[in-house]
Amino acid sequence: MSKKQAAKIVMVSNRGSYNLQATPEGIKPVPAISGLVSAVEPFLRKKGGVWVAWGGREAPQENSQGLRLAVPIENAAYTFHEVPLTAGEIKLYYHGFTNSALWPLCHYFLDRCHYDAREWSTYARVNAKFAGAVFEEAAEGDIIWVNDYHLALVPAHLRHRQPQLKQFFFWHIPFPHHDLLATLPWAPHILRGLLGTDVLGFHLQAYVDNFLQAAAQLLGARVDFEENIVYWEQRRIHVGAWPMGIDYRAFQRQAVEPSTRARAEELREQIGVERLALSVERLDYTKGILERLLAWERLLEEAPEWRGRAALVQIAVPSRTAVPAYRRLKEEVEAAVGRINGRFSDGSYRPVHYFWRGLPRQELVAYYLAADVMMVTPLRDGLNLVAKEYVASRCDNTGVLVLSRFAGAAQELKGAVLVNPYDIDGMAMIFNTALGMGRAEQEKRLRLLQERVRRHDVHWWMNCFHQTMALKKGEADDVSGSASS
Ligand code: GDG
Repeated sequence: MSKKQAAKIVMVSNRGSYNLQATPEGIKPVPAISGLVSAVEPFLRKKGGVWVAWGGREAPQENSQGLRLAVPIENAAYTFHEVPLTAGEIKLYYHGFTNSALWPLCHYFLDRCHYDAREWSTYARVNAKFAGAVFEEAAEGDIIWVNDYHLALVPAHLRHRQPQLKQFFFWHIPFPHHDLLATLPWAPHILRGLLGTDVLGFHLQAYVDNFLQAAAQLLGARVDFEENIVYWEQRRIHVGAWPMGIDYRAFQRQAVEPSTRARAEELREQIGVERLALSVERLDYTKGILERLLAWERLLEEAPEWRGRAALVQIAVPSRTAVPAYRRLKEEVEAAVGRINGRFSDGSYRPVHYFWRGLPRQELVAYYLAADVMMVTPLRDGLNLVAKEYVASRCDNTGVLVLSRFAGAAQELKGAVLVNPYDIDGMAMIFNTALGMGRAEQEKRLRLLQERVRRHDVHWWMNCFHQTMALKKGEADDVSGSASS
């Protein structure tokens, strides 16, 4: 174990701040896009530390050595430590257990869950591998921050081998009710793995409650439901709800840039309709893309006055394309887009503009600016950052956020128009209302939304983490209290 002098943060996540790409000049780290990266990377750039993650490439064999790079290349600030995964591990751990068992289970899609013992054992082995990479980096006093359902067993590994390490774990997706979790043959292992941490964070109190109930019901752990504490192996594990924030000011800055505004104007001209609706997300069955398209089609059937006057831009970012369910969904979504455009296109008018690609950040913000209505209608979502980003980007104080009641963000975002994405007729009616909403009502709602998203931004979120870790240890240390500057 390498000993470092000052306490540092060791971030641990399946995908990290960079993807490693092979080029003729050698391996190149390419910056990755995710809410977690936007939240935490600026802190690592400022304070240093380590990010332990899979770099997204295939390792030739199981014992391949991972790269250890000083990043950013042009101005090294922290270390990226690659956890190499073989093709077999990627298949069984990543496409298999995490995305075909835990992901659908936590999003309440029991009929999509695939439980397989070989996938589970690979998941356990890969988690041990991640823990091994952390051991190589961690020194006494460091804070180890582990992220998400891919790595639920890492905390217990760390606890057993290095009990003095301070640990924080953040679970980014919903945590299901214990009745649902109990269908997973390895649920107790998942819970025991997580309970290796000192502090366990979720986006919502409802997820905290589900976790506490699961620990009590499936493990028989002693739980203080008032204080959100689990007593386990002579330790107190604090559980808390801290909904993630975004870098509000960064989105605002991007939105007021003349080049972003000009691009937004250009997009509106190109699409050429009075009212523009937008949806942006990974192409994932949890995001409710198909249901939304059906509701859009219903709107055009039932409210023909919108034909020729309103269009939906659907940006579907490619995701988990090796998982069959995701490939099938792509076909279904594209068939629906084709059918709706076939039915309602007229001259240069197209009711749905569909893109299967990710966009650069500035282009994304230009779309946020161009959109009169933002439709975020997942069937279930841990939180949803896109909804917050839209709100932050609306610098002219107009715009309507249509938000699924099953997105975690619906708990916070008073001012959004809530929908039930399973109710196609109801959703079509709400689209109609949103498209026709007057300016005064839009401004009133957006003010409420902006106030919330601005106050509970990413700096607030990072501070929650620092304060909780400091409280837990009864003292502030080197890395605490500095993220909000
Ligand atoms: C998981 C949970 C939870 C998307 N398309 C583009 C793009 N993005 C960026 C967005 C946003 C992030 O990706 C997506 O975050 P979400 O929260 O909306 O959704 P998930 O990817 O499912 O995230 C979710 C989150 O973790 C955080 O804990 O909220 O519930 O499922 O930041 O901006 N960025 C760019 N181009 C795109 O086309 N540049």
